[in-house]
Amino acid sequence: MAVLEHLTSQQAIDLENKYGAHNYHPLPVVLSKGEGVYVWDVEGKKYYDFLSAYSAVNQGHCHPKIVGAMMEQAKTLTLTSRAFYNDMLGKYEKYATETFGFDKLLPMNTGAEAVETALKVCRRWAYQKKGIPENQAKVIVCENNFHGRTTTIISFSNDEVARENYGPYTEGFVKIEYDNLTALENALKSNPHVAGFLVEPIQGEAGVYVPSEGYLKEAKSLCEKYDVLFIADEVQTGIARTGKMLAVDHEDVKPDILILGKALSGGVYPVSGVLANDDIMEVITPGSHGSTFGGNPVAAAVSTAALEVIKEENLAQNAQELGELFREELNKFIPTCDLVVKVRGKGLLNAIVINDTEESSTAWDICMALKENGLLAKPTHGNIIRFAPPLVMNHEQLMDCVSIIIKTLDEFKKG
Ligand code: IF1
Repeated sequence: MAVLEHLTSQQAIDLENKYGAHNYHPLPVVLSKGEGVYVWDVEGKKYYDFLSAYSAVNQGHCHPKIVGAMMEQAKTLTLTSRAFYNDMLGKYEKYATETFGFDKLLPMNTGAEAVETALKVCRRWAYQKKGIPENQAKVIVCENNFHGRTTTIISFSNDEVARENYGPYTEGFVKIEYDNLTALENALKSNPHVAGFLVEPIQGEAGVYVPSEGYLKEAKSLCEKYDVLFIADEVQTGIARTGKMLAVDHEDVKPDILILGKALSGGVYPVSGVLANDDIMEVITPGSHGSTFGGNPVAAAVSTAALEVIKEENLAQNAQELGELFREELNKFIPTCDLVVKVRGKGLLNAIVINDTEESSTAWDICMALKENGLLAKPTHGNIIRFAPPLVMNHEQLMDCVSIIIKTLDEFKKG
């Protein structure tokens, strides 16, 4: 079969099942085209994308400005490695550090790489600046976190499916309950060598858990009190997804270390990064960290365009307004539907909690029904369905999606 031969959905699925590792259980839809808020399957059926590749496609599928920047750079210079300078990286680093208000950017490729990088920077700062004894540094993390899938990151996960049989695990992490300031202060008091606190401003994978108002602000204050770095993982919540450029902006919190990924490139190319001020980032010296593709010219061009689109199209404000409308409409509907317990979220990062057990297939079945009705979404954990459309959605499209969701829930009868 020629690689470029047109496939039916089933043929594409069969090929993946036969030749691909089974590390995912995708919804049975085979996409072949994306544009803005829409995707099409190989049979030509059109869908609203309500997952946005887990918030990587905030700027909409195949945004012409971002794709154009990639094409222009891709035919000029794609990769030099960091063994040499290139004419794109410095400009991008200047633009990104000014956009987010930090002295320095350490460019990487995937979110997990950026999380790993942030942990290395934090530990090295702890030994070299805070004077924590070598190999004694602890990083506080939250129960039900999701920060990626490297061996170190799953070492501090409590998702057994993501971590079982991958030991031995990396040490140096203390787990506390999310959104619990007493637990944080107790951990800071009782662990002498804490280097940092790594936290998602909203826990995405756990089910779009928005912490109490003031949690992030107070957590940052506690970190300052105990001379511990506040590390914000905004891989999923960043880049305007929650109605501000960063989710921490809702509480005017300035992280010591900021982790970005996903929509940093608009979903066009793997781009991630870690930002910090000089007093922290200066612990990274030549040869102490790196990556073949980190900071490549295509990434620099793509990410610059992706950030410009966020600003030019005012996507944070749009996410704020459409998110409020989405929750308002669903909150009108929920009292009439015993299938849904609640809707929660911030900006256009939302989720509904289904009135069934985590083990039930109800959330999955609802997503299958939504797919039939032209909207793609996927459950996070068990009984929670995440709704995260591209931020370029307009009022009319959102209301159309609300009516599809309500129609589907109304028609749905538990199997
Ligand atoms: C999968 C989840 C979402 C992230 C945060 C770091 C990373 C992610 C807050 C790592 C990645 C992705 C990974 C993808 C599915 C998706 C996901 F379900 F896994 F948890 F979005 F919620 N920090 N999240 O959300 O970034 O290395 O993937 O670029 O692994 O199944 P990455």
